[in-house]
Amino acid sequence: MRKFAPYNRALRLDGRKRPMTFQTILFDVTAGAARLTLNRPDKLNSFTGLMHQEIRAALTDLESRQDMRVLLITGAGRGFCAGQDLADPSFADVDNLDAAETLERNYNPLLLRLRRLPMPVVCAVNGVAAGAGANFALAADLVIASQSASFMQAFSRIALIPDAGGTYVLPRLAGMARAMAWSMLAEPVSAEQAQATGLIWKCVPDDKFTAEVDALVQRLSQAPTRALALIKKALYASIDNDYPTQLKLEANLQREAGQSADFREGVKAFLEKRPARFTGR
Ligand code: T3D
Repeated sequence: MRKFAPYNRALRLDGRKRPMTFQTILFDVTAGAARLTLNRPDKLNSFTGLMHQEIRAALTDLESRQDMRVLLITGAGRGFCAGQDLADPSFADVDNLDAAETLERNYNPLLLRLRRLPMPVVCAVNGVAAGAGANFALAADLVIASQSASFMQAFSRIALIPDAGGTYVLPRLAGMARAMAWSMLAEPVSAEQAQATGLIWKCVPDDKFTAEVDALVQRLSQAPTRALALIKKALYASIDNDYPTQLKLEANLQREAGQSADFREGVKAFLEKRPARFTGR
């Protein structure tokens, strides 16, 4: 099983290097892999302003490293993430709240940043994922969930609409009929149902979840990362492109993939009948 070293690197903040400890997340790095764990288990890892700040700092650190090849996101304790912390001071004054403000400041930039990250982002959904927590999970490139996990578009229970990309991904992943019912009724969708309906990639029995997630991360940390980043770019673009535009994009991205060291290694290894040793370059 893969062991993650405790995060204790100095971060460059405000132009200076200083050690940083996180209060609401854990961030561990090993050769090739970073693991970000939402870490407010008593509150089902719901998002606070501080958690957003800490995630931003962790991603800045990740982006500054040349050797990172996969990001894993998961949750501590029995839940994955219950969405916005409804008791957070930034949310407390509902009479005067601009409900778009935290989306524009926190959630939307975070989701776009994950989309642009040039490596696979895996979300290991270890328990309930509700509200923006569900849609944060669905923003990952590969979503793997333990069998006892569930996904809930909790928003309408407090008279909001699905945000954090929910109205974009739900109809595209699972179809309009389900997107509409899940959003309006806010009922939990089991991990098994999520897999069956195409909402997520995979549902795994609870007792095999950790091992399977570790094996996936290990595999991706040795994959041809540049090619995976280009696959990510091509597939997301295909959602909105017409066919001729997508064919042109494929050709351009394939040109880029064909210039990588991993492409040369992949072909060489095939011809030499040995496993490829990809470096991610
Ligand atoms: O401005 C904006 O637009 C903001 C953006 C909003 C995006 C959103 O995410 S809105 C949706 C926010 N989320 C929710 O409405 C979900 C609220 N939580 C729940 O409905 C339930 O907790 C769950 C169905 C997710 C799980 O239920 P259960 O029974 O397993 O757990 P629990 O007992 O309800 O929760 C455990 C603890 O976590 C509990 O704390 P306590 O009483 O033991 O001290 C509970 O209050 C706390 N908790 C759970 N979710 C949140 C939360 N505390 C703050 N905010 C939460 N979202």
